[in-house]
Amino acid sequence: MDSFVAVDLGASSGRVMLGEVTDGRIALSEVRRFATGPRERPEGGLRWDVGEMEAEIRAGLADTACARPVSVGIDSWAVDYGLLGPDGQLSGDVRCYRDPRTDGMAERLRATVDDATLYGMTGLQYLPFNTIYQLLAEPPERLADARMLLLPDLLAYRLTGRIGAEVTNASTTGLLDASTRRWSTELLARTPIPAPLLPPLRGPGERIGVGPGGIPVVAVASHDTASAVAAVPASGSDFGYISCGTWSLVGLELPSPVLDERARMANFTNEAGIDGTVRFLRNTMGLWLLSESLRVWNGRGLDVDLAQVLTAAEAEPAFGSVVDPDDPVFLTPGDMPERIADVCGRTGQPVPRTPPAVVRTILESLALAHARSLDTAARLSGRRIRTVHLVGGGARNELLCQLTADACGLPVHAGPVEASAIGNIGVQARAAGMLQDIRSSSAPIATYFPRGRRSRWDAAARRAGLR
Ligand code: LFR
Repeated sequence: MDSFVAVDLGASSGRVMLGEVTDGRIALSEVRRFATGPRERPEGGLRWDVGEMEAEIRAGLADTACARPVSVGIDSWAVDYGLLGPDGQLSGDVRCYRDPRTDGMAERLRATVDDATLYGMTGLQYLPFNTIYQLLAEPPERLADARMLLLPDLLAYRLTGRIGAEVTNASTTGLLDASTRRWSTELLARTPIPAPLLPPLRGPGERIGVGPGGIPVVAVASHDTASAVAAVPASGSDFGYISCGTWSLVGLELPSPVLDERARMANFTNEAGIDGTVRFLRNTMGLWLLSESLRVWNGRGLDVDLAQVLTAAEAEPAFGSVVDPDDPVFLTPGDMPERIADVCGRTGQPVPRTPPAVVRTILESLALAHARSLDTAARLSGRRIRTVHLVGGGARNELLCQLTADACGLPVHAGPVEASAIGNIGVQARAAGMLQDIRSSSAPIATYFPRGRRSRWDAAARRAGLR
């Protein structure tokens, strides 16, 4: 039996996990969990506490030392970075992508690169927080003589002293050429971003250096979604996936990017997956709507328990109201129940008043958005989808899985919950020659079959202006 450590950082919590590989299967156990959530600074701006994350990772590694792990790998959400000054020290804080500082940056870029040309180069969906827009929002003097390290690369640097940019995460920056998987010098030349800011690229499975206690640090698919997709327990080409946590990442694994105008207009992205694959997907706001609602309710002393409110939501009448979860009003932290009420009012639908009614609206809206994105992915790629794999924390949410199966009219296989950590460990174990198939874990999978007629979902989508 061989052990590996996965550091898997999510936007609300981070985990240090131990993965044991026996007979070609990965079994996980959690060693340490800590809060990661961004903090609002008195002077303004949402920031991540990288020092605290590093301390937690070091403590987690110390806890795993007796298992004598072969290596450790780090994955996290995408797009956010730290800047290293010429002295090799982190200069300033690491900002959170939900910080509205990028307002106006897309327009600024458009002055030198039009949207279609940009998409043809990078294949990246437009999200206001893509790294390229964050960099354009920096004072130019901060970029001179600096090095940009995406969060997992920054943490790996703090453990090993080695710099680099892992390619799956680099593909979310808006600076990587989707066809060549190199930094796009052509694009950089049209921006004020200095080329030396970007460190050399490296791929999943490459050794980065030596970390605390002598443990080798290995580059994994360091974008959490890339690790999660690598762990989807499917084969063949007729499956769609939903990596469901804070975000729902909905799409297909393809052999090459789709860079045409229809894909751009549908705001689909072509992010880099392992083994040269393309993650052709769309971001949907995801369980963020639910976690923010719980935060707001509990902050007001309503004491809403997740399991109880999900049970109550199941008993709520179907199709009371639905919203477009991708409405930009839901991007920043805040009072989601209030924002949902506003959107329902605006679209002439009944306003959900109680927590169970709000939760029902959120979950039906997410299920609809899942179905819509899978339909679009199939249409744009010419693929047929026969089954859906839903991985990540959302796989625990039985109501969401069932509603997704209903809205898609397809069976949904839910699990593994810990897909990112499994993908992270799988890449390390395969690089060490101890595993052949990353997609095989011992995690349980539950299957949900579609119920009812899809036409009811179509009608609800029209009411919300979704189709
Ligand atoms: C999911 C995720 C998404 C990315 C978003 C922001 O955790 O990594 O793939 O678009 O977070 O980084």
